Amino acid sequence: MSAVTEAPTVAVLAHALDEAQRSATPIEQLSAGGQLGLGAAYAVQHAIIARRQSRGEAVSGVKLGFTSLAKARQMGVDDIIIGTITDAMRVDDGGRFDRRACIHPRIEPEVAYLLGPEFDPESEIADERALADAIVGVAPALEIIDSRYLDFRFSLDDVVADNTSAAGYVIGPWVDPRLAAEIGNRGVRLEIDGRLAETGSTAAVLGHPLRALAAARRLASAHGFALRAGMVLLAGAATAAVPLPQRGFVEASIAGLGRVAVHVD
Ligand code: OOG
Repeated sequence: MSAVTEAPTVAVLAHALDEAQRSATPIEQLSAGGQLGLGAAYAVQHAIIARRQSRGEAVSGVKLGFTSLAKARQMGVDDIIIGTITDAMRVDDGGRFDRRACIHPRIEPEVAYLLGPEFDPESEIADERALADAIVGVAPALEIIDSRYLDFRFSLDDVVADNTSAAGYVIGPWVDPRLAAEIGNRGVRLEIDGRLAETGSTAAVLGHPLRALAAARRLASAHGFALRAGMVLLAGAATAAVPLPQRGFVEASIAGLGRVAVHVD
């Protein structure tokens, strides 16, 4: 009798990735068994989020990945992706992040937007300017990523299935959303215990981080994500990611926008 191997179901893959995250134990890349396909990869991500919701977590927003060349080059991928953030991933500005919950975490500086009611992909928004008017806040942010795959290596489908490596995020003070139009090319610094770890410009994010708004709406409607008022949108890292220290104080600053920090232990 010839053995017929069936492709693992979305539920099986979601279970494997969810358990990898919960136990902080890396797994082999899903693509090791053949390419998943982008549609199936997003289905796995949505199934992971459903599992987290069944444990009491609430979706707090979305994040974009690979919006900067620095990140796309670092990870060897070439397309923008969207992931989900939940309230359990949120750390207060200046708060503590428990590194032991992670496998091989990294941290990166970002711009965050707070979405208003008009931002919904279903609403008719004519142009980029109107989209900028549909945000109600902008802030500096830190994102902690932690691939659930061995050696932090993945294909685009793998990383989409793994909820774009989302592990934690910190939002600095929200400021007037009108400032968002003015921070198209502002210096970004990432410091660990006062030592400079990365520098860059907000322009690294799609030429201007405001472009993340249109990209998020496009990806959200293409892949079944809701964008509701009060949600956070992380625009994607402005620099390459750096390893999260075992312990220490990590701070990001964006000129003219503000600072955000986290204690790691
Ligand atoms: C995937 C997530 C990428 C970004 O800001 O570009 C990302 C990864 O690098 O593990 O969050």
